[in-house]
Amino acid sequence: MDAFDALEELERLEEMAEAGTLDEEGLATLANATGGYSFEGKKEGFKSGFVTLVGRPNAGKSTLLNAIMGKKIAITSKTAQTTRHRFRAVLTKEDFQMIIVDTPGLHKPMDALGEELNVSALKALEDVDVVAMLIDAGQPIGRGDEWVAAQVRASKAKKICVLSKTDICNKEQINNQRIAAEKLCKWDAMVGLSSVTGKNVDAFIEEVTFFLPEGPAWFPADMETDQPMEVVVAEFIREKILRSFQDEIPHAIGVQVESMEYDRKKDLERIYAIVYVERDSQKGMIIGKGGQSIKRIGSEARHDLEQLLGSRIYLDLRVKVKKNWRRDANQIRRFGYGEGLQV
Ligand SMILES: Nc1nc2c(ncn2[C@@H]2O[C@H](COP(=O)(O)OP(=O)(O)OP(=O)(O)O)[C@@H](O)[C@H]2O)c(=O)[nH]1
Ligand SMILES: [Mg+2]
Repeated sequence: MDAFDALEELERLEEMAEAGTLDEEGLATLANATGGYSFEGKKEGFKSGFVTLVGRPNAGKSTLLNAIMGKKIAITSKTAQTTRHRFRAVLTKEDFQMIIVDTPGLHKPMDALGEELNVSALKALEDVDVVAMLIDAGQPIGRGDEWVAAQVRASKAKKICVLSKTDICNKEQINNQRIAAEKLCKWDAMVGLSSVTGKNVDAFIEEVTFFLPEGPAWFPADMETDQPMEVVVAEFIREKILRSFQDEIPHAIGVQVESMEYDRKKDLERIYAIVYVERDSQKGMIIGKGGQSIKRIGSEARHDLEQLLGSRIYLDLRVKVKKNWRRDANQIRRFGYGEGLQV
């Protein structure tokens, strides 16, 4: 059971307790589980709930998540299909707690990996309070957006249309996009924003909060993501590779952190990770002449990881070939992509 299944179970128990149908064992479970931060911490007027970010690949979902959090948690790049997990971040403020669900971009799948990513994104439309669909303000609305909008229309959640990347568009473009976007769905709100300059990011947070129901803080205030640290670290490494290479290589890469050990005396985190590729030629490119390329990737990743973990980092990166992993549903889940391995 992951943290979110546990949450559903708690909600069910709470409903039963309110209806007076919960037995003693159930009441004890509830008291035990909620003693820490959740129900006791409930304040009058406090709001909490989920907002899912959806849209075509590259629309700017993960960049918006980072802008909302005020720090980098999710990886971003110019390469479509950067995000491979349904990734949840938690923003806790004085009077609300917002759980932001980042998703892989919805697109026409080309392989098992693509299919898995779509399944994962679509699942994130179920049982949330708000769905925010991102549309690049400067790109013509195409069949991809229409297909995403059809999925959004089917959701029971409140619907916010986000016109993204307004910093690189003029007023006329933004207005035209607004008119075109209005035809896609009956939106409850529309916001034009830039995650790069930060313009209107607060306005977006306010819109979402407006639609959140009253409820307790479900998570500790200092919890920022539901992903294990190994997964966040592997993603930070994969981002550096995405940003260094173009075309086929980015999609052929999977990163797995084998181990992380913290040496308290030296304030040093030792990270051992493996970069998987599909072919020998790709392995050669990632390593580069005399190991130049892998060294650069390692040092860029180390820089970001030091910020993330707040300690010095020793990073051991190895490259291995795993043929055709993108067509192997089991291997995709072993990497934790899409829905990850169900245990
Ligand atoms: N100028 C500008 N660029 C942006 C903005 N938001 C995102 N970008 C850029 O757009 C590209 C894609 O951003 P991502 O956040 O990775 O997009 P995504 O929707 O998460 O993409 P997938 O994970 O592939 O579905 C990156 O190069 C970002 O730097 C913005 O507000 N302004
Ligand atoms: Mg993304």
